[in-house]
Amino acid sequence: MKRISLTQYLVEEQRLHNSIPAELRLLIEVVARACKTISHAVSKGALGEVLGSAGSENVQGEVQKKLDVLSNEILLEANEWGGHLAAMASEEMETIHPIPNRYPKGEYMLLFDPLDGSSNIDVNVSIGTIFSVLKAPEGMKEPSEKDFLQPGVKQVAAGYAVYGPQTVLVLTTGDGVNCFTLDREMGSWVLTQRDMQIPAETKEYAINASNARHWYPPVKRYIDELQSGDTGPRGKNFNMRWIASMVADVHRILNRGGVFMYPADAREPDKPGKLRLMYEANPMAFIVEQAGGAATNGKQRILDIQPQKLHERVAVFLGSKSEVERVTGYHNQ
Ligand code: P6P
Repeated sequence: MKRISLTQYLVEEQRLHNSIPAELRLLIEVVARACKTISHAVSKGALGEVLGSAGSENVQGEVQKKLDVLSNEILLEANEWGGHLAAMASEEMETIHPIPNRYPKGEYMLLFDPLDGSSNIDVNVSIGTIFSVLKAPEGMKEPSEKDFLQPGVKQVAAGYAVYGPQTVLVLTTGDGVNCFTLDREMGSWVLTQRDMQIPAETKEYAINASNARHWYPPVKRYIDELQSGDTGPRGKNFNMRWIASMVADVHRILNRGGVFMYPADAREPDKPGKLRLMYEANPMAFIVEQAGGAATNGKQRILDIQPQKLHERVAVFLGSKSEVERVTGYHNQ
């Protein structure tokens, strides 16, 4: 494949599909540049004095790692001045972050999990950044949380970066999914995979199996069948992976198929799941669907869910369409 840069890709996409106006292209390039900076900081590890806890908690009551806080700041600073955004929202911040008055405001709203998979940071396992782009409601003056509460189908772009053996950026603007690899020598994102497609069938599943005793019956039935392998109703053997970094599990699934699950369970009956709708499940669901896969909360399509709160959680079943449809079917029986 002819190697082209992220910028050339975005300009050519605009020519072809008229789906990436200049402001959105600037947004994507600014976020991509911020991910380069985060990748650089992450890769220093102990040498950069950035490991360990920041001594604070985020709105989720989770201990913040130094790199969580640093990554959040990198994304805020990178996006404040450009004039393309009306406001931002982050897993690491309780309330929305309006653009300071000293800068012009734009028509887009950016949501992100600046560093997903934090429990993996200090042990050198892949982590990543997840982002979602919405348009500001018509006529919005001062942005508030309710302006962000749009269903996932309203996203105009979504992407994630994986800081792993390679640093990759996976992006959709609604015309398929493309992957860019960071060329560290040139400091540029290079298109390495066009129009990624998730295999409809798979032999791999991803779930935190330590929660098995808490799973509700539809999940237990589905996983029991997978584990029965060729002696059970599925008639074939399955393999399991659980990286505990959603970005890394999703990236594997985009490349070779699979199904990723973080279900609600009986540990906390009122908690719909662990993952957040607005800046984890929605962007990943948009990407997965654009790659021919499916994403539900066990009952309905994730992208159709009407959010009620900025940091609300949701159950997630995503990946190879046939598997997601099967496990969702068990919930709806
Ligand atoms: P558990 C990381 O903290 C995260 O939000 C996702 O990236 C990951 O898939 C999940 O939580 C891991 O959760 O309960 O296995 O540690």
